[in-house]
Amino acid sequence: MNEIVITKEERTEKLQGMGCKRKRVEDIRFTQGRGNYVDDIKLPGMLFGDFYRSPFAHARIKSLDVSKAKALPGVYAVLTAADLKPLNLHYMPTLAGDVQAVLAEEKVLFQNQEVAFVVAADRYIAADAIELIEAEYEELPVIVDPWQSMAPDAPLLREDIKDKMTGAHGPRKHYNHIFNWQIGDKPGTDDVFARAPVTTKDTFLYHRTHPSPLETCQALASMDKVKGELTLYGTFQAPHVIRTVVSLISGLPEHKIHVIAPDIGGGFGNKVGAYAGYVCAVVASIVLGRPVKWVEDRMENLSTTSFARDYHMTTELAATADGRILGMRCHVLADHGAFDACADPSKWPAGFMNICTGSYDIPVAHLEVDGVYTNKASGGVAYRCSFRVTEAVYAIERAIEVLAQKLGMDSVDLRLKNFIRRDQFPYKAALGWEYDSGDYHMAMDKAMAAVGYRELRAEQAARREAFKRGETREIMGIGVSFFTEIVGAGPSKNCDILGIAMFDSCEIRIHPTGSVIARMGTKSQGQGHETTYAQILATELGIPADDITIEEGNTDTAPYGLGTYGSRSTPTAGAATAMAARKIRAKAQMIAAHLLEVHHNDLEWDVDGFVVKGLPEKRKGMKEIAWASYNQGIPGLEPGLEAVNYYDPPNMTYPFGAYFCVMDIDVDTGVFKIRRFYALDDCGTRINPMIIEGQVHGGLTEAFAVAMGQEIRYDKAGNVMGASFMDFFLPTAVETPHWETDHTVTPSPHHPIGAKGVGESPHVGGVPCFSNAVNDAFAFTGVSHIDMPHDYWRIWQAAERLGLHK
Ligand code: PCD
Repeated sequence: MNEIVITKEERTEKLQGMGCKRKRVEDIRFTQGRGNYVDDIKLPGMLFGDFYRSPFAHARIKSLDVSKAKALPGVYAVLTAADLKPLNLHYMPTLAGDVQAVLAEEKVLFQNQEVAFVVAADRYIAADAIELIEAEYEELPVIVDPWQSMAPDAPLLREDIKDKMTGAHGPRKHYNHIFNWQIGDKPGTDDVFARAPVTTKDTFLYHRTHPSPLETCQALASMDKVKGELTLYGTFQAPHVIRTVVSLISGLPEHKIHVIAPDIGGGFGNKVGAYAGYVCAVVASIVLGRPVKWVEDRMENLSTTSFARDYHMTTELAATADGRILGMRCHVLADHGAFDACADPSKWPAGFMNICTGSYDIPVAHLEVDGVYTNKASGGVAYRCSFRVTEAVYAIERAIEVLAQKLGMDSVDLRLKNFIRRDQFPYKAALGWEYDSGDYHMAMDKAMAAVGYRELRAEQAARREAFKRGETREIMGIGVSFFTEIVGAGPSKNCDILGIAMFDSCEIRIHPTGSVIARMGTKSQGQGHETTYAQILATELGIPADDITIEEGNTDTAPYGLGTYGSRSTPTAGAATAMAARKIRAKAQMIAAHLLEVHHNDLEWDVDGFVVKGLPEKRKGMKEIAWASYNQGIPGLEPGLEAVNYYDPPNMTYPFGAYFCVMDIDVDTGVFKIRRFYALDDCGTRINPMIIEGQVHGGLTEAFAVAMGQEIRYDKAGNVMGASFMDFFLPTAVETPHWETDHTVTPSPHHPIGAKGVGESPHVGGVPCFSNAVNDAFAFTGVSHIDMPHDYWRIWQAAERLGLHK
C-alpha cells in the first residue's frame, strides 16, 4: 500500500510510458559493441558461401567450368544451375508473382548476376575458388533504357517466359512487358483535361537508388539432418514470411524450420525480399550437412540485392485559371530490371502509387503504370517509403510547383487552396484510399510561421534582382513540400503477401513477480522497438517499462506477424500490443475485484492498478494482481496473466507533414548550401518523442542523399556505375545539414492509441522538398523541371544549359 503515498504524476512518471523520452534500451549493447548480428554467430563446422557472378549485363553462357574451383583444397562444393535444376530450385518465386533465377542457367540478364555458389572452409578460400571458375559468354544487345524495352525490335530478355503473354497482373503487351495497371476514372479524367483552362504535363524521373544499410544482407543456414530441422539466421525484416517461403520452396514442414533474425544493422526495405544467397546457403547446408554462412560485400549489396525507385512519371494536372485543381492524370513507366522482384502487397503491382493525388482535394484522377524488363538488377523495394509513396508524393509535389509556376501563383497559396479540409475527413480520395484524419491547414500555417515563409519569398525576390544585376553569383531556392503518407499495411481486405493477410501480433506474459516479456511479429532493424513497445505496455498495464522485455525475430517464440517495413509496426503490432494489454487489464480487473471483495464494475483504473470508485485508498496494484493470478485460485478465472492479440487494422494510417528547405546555389560551381531545413511531422499520438526525432533525422538524411546525389547508374553496356561508396553518395555528418523538427498531433481515429507510423515520413516529404528547392532556385529562368539527383555536377550542367554562365 505504500504506492499510494506518491502522487499520480510521480507514479505515471515512474512507468516511463507513452509520451516520454525514454532512453533507448538497445543502445546499452549497441554502444558497447555487444550487438549480436548474423556475422557474429559462429557455429561449429561452419562453412562459407560466396558467388561467382556475371561480368556482363546480357549474355549467353556458352560454357561454365567449375572443375578447377572444386579441386581447390578447402572447397566443399560448387553449385550451379545444373545442380539446382533437378531440385526445381534454379528459379524461385518472387513476391511480385514472377520467378527469379537463383543461379543463371543459359543466360545472364544483369551485371553481377549470380552464376555459381562456392562453399569453402572460409571466405578467402571461397574467393580464390571463384577466381578459378572458367566461363565463356556470348554478349547480347543490352537494354538499359526502359523507354527502349518495348520497341518492336527490342532484344528479348526473358527467354524463360517468352511465350507467357499473361503475367501475375494480367496480359503483357510485349515480351519485355511485365504488367499494365490502371486505376481511377479514365473517361472522366480525359473529359476534364479536354475542357480545363490550364493544364501541365511533365515527365519526372525518380531515379534508381539503393537502401544500402550499413550491414549488408546475410544468412546462416544450419540443417540438422538427424532431427530433419533447419535453423536459418538472417537479416530478415519479415522472419515469419521467410519461414513460410522456405517451407514452400524446400518442402520442409514449417514447424521444422526455425528462422531467427538477430540484431539487424539497418534494413530500409533491403531486407524484406528473399535472395539467391539465402536459397543457396540453405541448399548447401542441406547437401553438406554443415552450417553455411553467406555474407554479401558492399558491391554485391549495391549491385544485386534489391534497388529502389526507377519510375518515369508523366504527370499532368488540370486546373482553373485561379488555381483550383480539377483533375490529375499520371502514367508511370516502371523499370523493374531483369525479374519482377518488387516487394509490394500482392494485389498492388505498383505499390500504393495511387496515393499520388497527395494532400489535395482532386475530384477526378487516373493512374496507369507499365512495368518493363531491362538488363538491370531486380527489386523495387520500398526504400524508406511505404510501397512507392515517395514516388507518388514526388510526382504530385513537383506537379504542384509546375502548376504554380504556370499560373504565376505562389505554390504555398496553391496548396492552401486545394488542401483537403479538416472537416472532410475521413476523406475518400479519387484513386480509392480513405484518409483517416488530418489537419493540413493547421500544419502548413504552423510551418509557414516557423520559417517566416513570406519574408523568405521577399528575400528571394530581392536576391534574384541582385543576381540579374550581376551583383552575386548565387541563386536562392525555397523548397516546399506537403505530404500525406499511407502506412500500416494493411487491412486484410486490401493487403496480403503470398496470400497471407497483413495483420500483426503481440503476445504478453506477465510473470508472478509482475515483470513482463512481450513478443511481436515485427522486427526492429534499429528503430528502437525494445524501447517503444515497452512504453505502450507500461501505460496500458501500469507496469514500469524497465520491468518489460520486448523480444522479436525468433519465429519459434514470437506470434506470427508480417514483419517491419512500410512503417507498419506501430499501426499494426503497436495496436496489437495495446489490444493484448487491454485483455490483460480486463482480467486484472476481475482479479482485483476478487481481492477487494467488490463487484468489478465498482473498480476504476488508476495509473498502475485498480481502485474502488470513490475510495482511492482501497486499491490493488498490478504487481499484487500478477502475484495473485498465480498464487490463488480465483473463481471463474484461469490462473496466470497472459494474452495474445492478432490485429487486422480497419484502415491504414495517414501521417502527414509540412517541410521547408532554404538553399543557396553557386551557379559557377554547382555547389549548394542548405541554409535551413524545417520538418513538421504529424504521426498522431507520439509514443517516444526522442525516437521520433531520431527517425526524422535519419529519414531526412536519406532524403538528402537520394535527392542530392545518390544513384545506381548504368552505362550503355549495362555496367553498374554506382556499386561502391566511392561512387554511391552516402552522406556522413560532414555533408548532412542541420535539421529543425516540429510537430502537430492529429490522432488516428481507428488506432487503439491513436498512433500513426512515422519511420518513412521524413524521407517521403524530404525528397520532393530538396528537389523543389533546386527547381525553385532555377524557376526564374522559365525552366519547369530539372531531374534528380541534384549533385554539384548536374546542377552546374543545368546552370550551363539555362545560360547562366554567359
Ligand atoms: N514511433 C513513435 N510514435 C509514433 C510512431 C512511431 O514513437 N506515433 C516510433 C516507434 O515506436 C518505432 C519508430 O518510431 O520505434 C518507427 O515506427 P514506425 O513508423 O511504426 O515504423 P517501423 O515499422 O517500426 O519501422 C519501419 C521503418 C521503415 S519501413 C524504414 S525503411 C526505416 C525506418 O523504419 N528503416 C529503419 N527507420 C529506420 N530506422 C533505423 N534505425 N533503421 C532502419 O532500418 Mo521500409 O518499408 O523497410 O523501406
